[in-house]
Amino acid sequence: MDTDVPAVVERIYQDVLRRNPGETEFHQAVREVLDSLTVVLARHREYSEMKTIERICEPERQVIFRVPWQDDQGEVWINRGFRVEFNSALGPYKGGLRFHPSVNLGIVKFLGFEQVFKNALTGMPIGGGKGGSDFDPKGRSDAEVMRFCQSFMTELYRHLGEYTDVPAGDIGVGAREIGYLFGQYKRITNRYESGVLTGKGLGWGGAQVRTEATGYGAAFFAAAMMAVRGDSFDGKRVTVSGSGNVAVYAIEKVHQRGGTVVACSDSSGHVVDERGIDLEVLKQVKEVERARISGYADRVPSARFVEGGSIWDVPCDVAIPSATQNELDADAARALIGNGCRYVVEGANMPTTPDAVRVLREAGVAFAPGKAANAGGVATSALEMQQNASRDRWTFQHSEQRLEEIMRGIHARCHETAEEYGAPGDLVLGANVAGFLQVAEAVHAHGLV
Ligand code: NDP
Ligand code: 2IT
Repeated sequence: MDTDVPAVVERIYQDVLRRNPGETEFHQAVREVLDSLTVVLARHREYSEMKTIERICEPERQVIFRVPWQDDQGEVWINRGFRVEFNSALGPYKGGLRFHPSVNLGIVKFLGFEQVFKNALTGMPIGGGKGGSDFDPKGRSDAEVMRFCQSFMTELYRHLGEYTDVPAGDIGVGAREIGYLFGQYKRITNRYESGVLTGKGLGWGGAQVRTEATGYGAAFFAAAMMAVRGDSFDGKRVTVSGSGNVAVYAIEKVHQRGGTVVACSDSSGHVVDERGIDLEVLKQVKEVERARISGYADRVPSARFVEGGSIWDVPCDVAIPSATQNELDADAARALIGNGCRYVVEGANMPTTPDAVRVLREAGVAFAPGKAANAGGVATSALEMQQNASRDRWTFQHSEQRLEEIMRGIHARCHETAEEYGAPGDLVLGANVAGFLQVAEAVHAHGLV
């Protein structure tokens, strides 16, 4: 057996490249985790002997299927559906579904891979998976979205189950889509299996705070990070990219904690509002009307809309990228640093490029990786599963308190693990090592499967 740890890690990475050609986002996610694991392999020979890392890098199952549907004019469309069941060592596969035209196998695999470690960090009994489709819900009627969801679930249902695989939302999949997906699952299986999906409506098995959980959780994580430095949100200028589920509730919690979010965005551009983003208007424009972000500036006199451009040029103390992968590159990082930004907290999955992370680190900016900072969503999904299993309902206040405790716990675990492994303050290493150790121990215990 090779005892040169860096060489072993490099060989694993080269193998991943060779076996998954063209899946650049997946390569990127694997590289980042592997870079943190050299310190672990040096202490745990058994994980090299049993090829534990190699097994964790290989999904347990990958499902790709055809999703045919008809639009309101009767035209036929064919989309591609995916579900990557990555790792079930800690519990049923758990992770969201993304509907966006950019979805492909590499993207679903990067998200599934990240999910494995994120879910482990929550301390809840959930494995990791992810799915979705290259379907674009933008501009589609409710009836079209419903027909698409029904066709998607007609194939996916056979792979799901409350003890097998439990999807939820992600980009392009919110309460409306979860409703249609659940209805079709129930119809096909003739089972009211509440725990098969999370993010359900509050009136039919959904949990309080699941809607808010990812954004609130990212703000709680940021607050814990600041507290270590004797700092808080009070009086801070904050920018939050995106204006979807994660962004909206990150903004809400930052405001409740005394910060001011001065900018947010969507794929068409960003709005700057020095008086602080008005959430009622934002929700009306983005959630109710499903319109473009410029609609916010049309309604709020203190706001201006910047078409295209980079939201990271807007001066801030704290940046919370909450839109999509690789949205914050090295140039954006330099712009943030030039304007005095001190904290970058990932609300989205892998929004910061590896180069940008290096630039931020060299400048001493505190950085929180998504698999730790955005884990509040899936953690609250696990609380939803717990409530479904016990046919119980918790109050908003109790659920929010649980979420805050979980986020503080994840921060503490990442922080302590980084110190233990000789990299104080490095939450990327802390999250990767702590998440990996939890999964690896279970994988090892289950034998060669
Ligand atoms: P939503 O669909 O609710 O919102 C996505 C937002 O990001 C929209 O404002 C959208 O703009 C913008 N966006 C999406 N893709 C792009 C793109 N290619 N370029 C620019 N802007 C883009 O999704 P969520 O808020 O749920 O998800 C946001 C991020 O958070 C994703 O990375 C997701 O994986 C991650 N996440 C989500 C969790 C959840 O519970 N929902 C949990 C943990 C992480 P537009 O409307 O113009 O497309
Ligand atoms: O990326 C994520 O963690 C999510 N989209 C939420 C997954 C979930 O199962 O709640």
